[in-house]
Amino acid sequence: CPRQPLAAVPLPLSSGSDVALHHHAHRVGSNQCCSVMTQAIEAPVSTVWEVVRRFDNPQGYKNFVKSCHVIGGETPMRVGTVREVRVVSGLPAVSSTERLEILDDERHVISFSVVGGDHRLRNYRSVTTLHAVEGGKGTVVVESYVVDVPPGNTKEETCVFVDTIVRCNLHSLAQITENRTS
Ligand code: A9S
Repeated sequence: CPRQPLAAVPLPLSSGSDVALHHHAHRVGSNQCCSVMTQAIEAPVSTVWEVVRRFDNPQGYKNFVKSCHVIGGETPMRVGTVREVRVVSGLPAVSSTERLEILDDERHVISFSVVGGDHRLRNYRSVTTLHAVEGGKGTVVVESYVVDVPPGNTKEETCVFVDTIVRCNLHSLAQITENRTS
């Protein structure tokens, strides 16, 4: 995605990051748009991962999520687990049904796809990876997504809308984890 090339990641990442970064290479259809954003956080990867890996608790840092219900909630989270997310009012959405696609506790990769719900972001898929900052105590979060452009909208409009949500989520993640650390 040309909007923010990964070369623009602001900090030197520790070795081994390249494997996880490969997950951000999406296949993008002609009626889809994609983007990638980064967030530097002054907290260790372990602290950030604890929050990010909770597929069952996105409201732990996503302010637009009102509630989340995992289907078959007692079984452990694994690829294929589905959650039903309810959204706060004020957005052009009510609910979203999302499937866990990747949960890699070693490489710190999580990915989900949208498989249903009452909203306009068909075929949304995102990948979030965490990277230790070399020689420091910090983390760089890289989040990318691909999504269908809804009928009546342009790629640019779609990206602006989704980027705004992702940017809010990443800011909130930084705030929460930096407060835990200090
Ligand atoms: O939840 C995320 O990680 C990212 C996004 C962009 C989520 C978007 C959303 O859940 C709403 C916030 C409800 C906005 C979906 C799937 C559709 C929307 O319209």
